Amino acid sequence: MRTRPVILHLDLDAFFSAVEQLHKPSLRGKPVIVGGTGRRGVVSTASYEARVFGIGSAMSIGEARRRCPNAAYLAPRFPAYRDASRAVMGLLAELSPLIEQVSVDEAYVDLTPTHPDVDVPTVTVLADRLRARVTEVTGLTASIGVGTSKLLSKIGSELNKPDGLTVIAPGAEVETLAPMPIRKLPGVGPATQDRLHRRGLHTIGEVAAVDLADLIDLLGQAHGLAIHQHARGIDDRVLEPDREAKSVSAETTFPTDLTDQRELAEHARRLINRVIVRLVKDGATGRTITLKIRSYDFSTITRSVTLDQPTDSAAKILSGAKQLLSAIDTSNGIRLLGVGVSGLSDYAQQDLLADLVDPTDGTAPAVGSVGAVPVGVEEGGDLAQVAEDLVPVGDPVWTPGQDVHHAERGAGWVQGAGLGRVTVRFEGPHTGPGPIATYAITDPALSPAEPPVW
Ligand code: TTP
Ligand code: MG
Repeated sequence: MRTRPVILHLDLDAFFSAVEQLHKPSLRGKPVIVGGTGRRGVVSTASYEARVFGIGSAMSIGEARRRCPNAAYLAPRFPAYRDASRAVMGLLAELSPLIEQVSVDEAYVDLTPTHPDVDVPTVTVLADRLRARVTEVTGLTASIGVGTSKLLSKIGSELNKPDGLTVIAPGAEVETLAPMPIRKLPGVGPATQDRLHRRGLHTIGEVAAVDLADLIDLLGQAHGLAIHQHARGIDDRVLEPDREAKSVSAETTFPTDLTDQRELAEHARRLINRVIVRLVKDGATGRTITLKIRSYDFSTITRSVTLDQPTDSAAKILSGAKQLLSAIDTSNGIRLLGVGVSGLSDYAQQDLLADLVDPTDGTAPAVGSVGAVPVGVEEGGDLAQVAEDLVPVGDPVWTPGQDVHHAERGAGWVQGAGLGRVTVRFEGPHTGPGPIATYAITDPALSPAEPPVW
């Protein structure tokens, strides 16, 4: 058990929507919802102004629109989030070499190698400085918790969210945890919570008072022991700087069996969008793309390709999946399709996300998602053809929130598009709220642009 408050947990506030408000001054102080903008999209995150309407991650966009029709609904801009995330992780790396990045906006730092003797006052100064640096370098706010363990620091960072710091003093662990609901403990999901509730156990303090043998009886050896210890503020888990590779996948079962390759490819694209969101959230990338196909007769096959380089590029994953799909006989009907990416590696080492996921979840590729170049595909197939398939035909697609450049008016973002027109707001992180103008979607003066730099 550590005796000094050396573990720090940082989590950015309303991350995706905070980046949107930073880059789009007209949205500051307003409800902003980032997510899939198609009919079946879900909310990635909501700004704090939108959360007062009860809107949060994973809610359907339809439900969010019912609750707050006037919010700005934007498609995610992963490259912008990634830049901000990298800058923050870089600041953490200045504090200590021992960092565990948990997701795109969240990481633990173990200060033992560089500040082994910190006490509450010194670590408070250090954490306050870190918060100020995060805001200075990225324009975003972070919440930080500090304590003697991962458990306490994580709980601390949630206690004063947003834009807060909580240092839990050594010795104060048990009293801090005691009144909290049991689901705050790591490993307590809905099932465990249910079991504990049925025993009349609701707070962490109540669980801490239960005998170890009883908890093991209720939850099994490993789980029972972990919860017993965590409830008593005992957590010796070390940081895992190189988190284990794992895989991310998504699958769907069709109401009626499908035979059409194009229709199946379209479903593959939607599944890939879901996979990409997870990849980005986990701060990961992968090399191996796997397609799972269950036929009309329930026989199931999987096929994989491995790329030379890890990727979280939507176009590269889609091209790999399409290539695998084209080699499969679908004429008798397919009832389930799944797409997975595995061989995940550390986010911080990887290339920038090269493509936008098609946020409309529809048929057209996202603007800028062209030019897939799959490399080192293991199984046969014409790669040039695969890449060709991804080139959008017809008019450009403009997505809400997208960065654009106008030949005369400069940098802006797409406020909305439809009926052959696109409305652009001309503003950036360092301007005031800007004016809008409407163009034909084919206007040659308008082109997709990189995210602005803070
Ligand atoms: P979180 O840190 O869970 O949420 P947040 O940063 O938006 O808000 P908070 O102030 O409560 O920390 O997740 C970080 C980002 O990950 C979030 O901005 C969007 C993305 N995300 C999803 O895409 N889907 C999800 O279900 C969740 C939870 C997050
Ligand atoms: Mg966050």
